[in-house]
Amino acid sequence: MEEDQPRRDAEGLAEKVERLKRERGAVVLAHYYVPAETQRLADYVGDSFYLARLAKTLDVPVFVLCGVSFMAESVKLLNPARRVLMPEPAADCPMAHMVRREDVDRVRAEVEDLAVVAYVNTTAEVKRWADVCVTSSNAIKVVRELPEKNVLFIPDVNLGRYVAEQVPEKNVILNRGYCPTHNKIGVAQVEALELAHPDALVLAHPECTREVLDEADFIGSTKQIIERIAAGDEREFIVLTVVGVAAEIARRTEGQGKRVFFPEPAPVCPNMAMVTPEKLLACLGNMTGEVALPEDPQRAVEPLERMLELAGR
Ligand code: CIZ
Ligand code: SF4
Repeated sequence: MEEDQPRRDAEGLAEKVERLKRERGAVVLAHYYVPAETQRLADYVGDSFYLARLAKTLDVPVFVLCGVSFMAESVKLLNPARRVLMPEPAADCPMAHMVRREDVDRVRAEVEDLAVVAYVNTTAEVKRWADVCVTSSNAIKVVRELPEKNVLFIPDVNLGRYVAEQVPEKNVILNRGYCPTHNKIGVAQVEALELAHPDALVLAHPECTREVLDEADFIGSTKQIIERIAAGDEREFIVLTVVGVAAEIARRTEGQGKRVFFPEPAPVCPNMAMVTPEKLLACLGNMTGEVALPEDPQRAVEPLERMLELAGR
């Protein structure tokens, strides 16, 4: 009987979350990188841009965003009339801040025919310095479609370098930001996995270092990695991104007998890891962690809209 206690507690928590969602008129949105137990309580799970755009189509007064601040900010920017709550307001993405205004201003002053391209993993303030945003799913397409010859890519050096290699007709100037979690995945860990699973397909997120990307058979965003695994004939996969994606891969490949391997120790984003089921419950109960509309929201939305226009061409 004792052993069933954790399961009963989890069921009790899930029931409370469901009841509060109904009472508050709230929809829970979760990123693939938050813990699997939190994803299980969400109404929708996806990448940051999917969640922000999806919110526009849902007629509810409150969103609870299980993820990091730039994601909640994006939901708020695209849905300014709705309340957006974060179960853990301190969950922030360090890379979202890894660019200095003076560096952007200097390049703007020195380089003509320039577009400043900001990864969506940035604060609203950084988005206001940019001409266009990109996600890891559409960065190559959007940069290719730009009329400008020169591109300053902020903040991620790894995604920026990967895009530069794929779009050689552009002159891409890189910045020095990086994701501490993806940066920590080392070639030695990848080689150990390849030795243990020689037939496995290697899939990597473009936030990984160049040396790790060189090992990959497939490079893509979380969504692209998940879809490639779900659609593939292969039986084994080595996945080089945050281990949270395992939950969605398991949902999408149920019964197919596919095996997925992550580096050891498993890549965990410490900020995403803070978004626990208990904090989601408390957030819904107390309606805390509300995200304010960022300053000059129109200017921050412009690069997001420009991205949609270019990505849709
Ligand atoms: O944009 C996102 O959601 C992130 C952080 C990664 C990805 O590849 O989807
Ligand atoms: Fe930021 Fe990296 Fe965490 Fe994504 S995994 S939220 S880029 S720190």
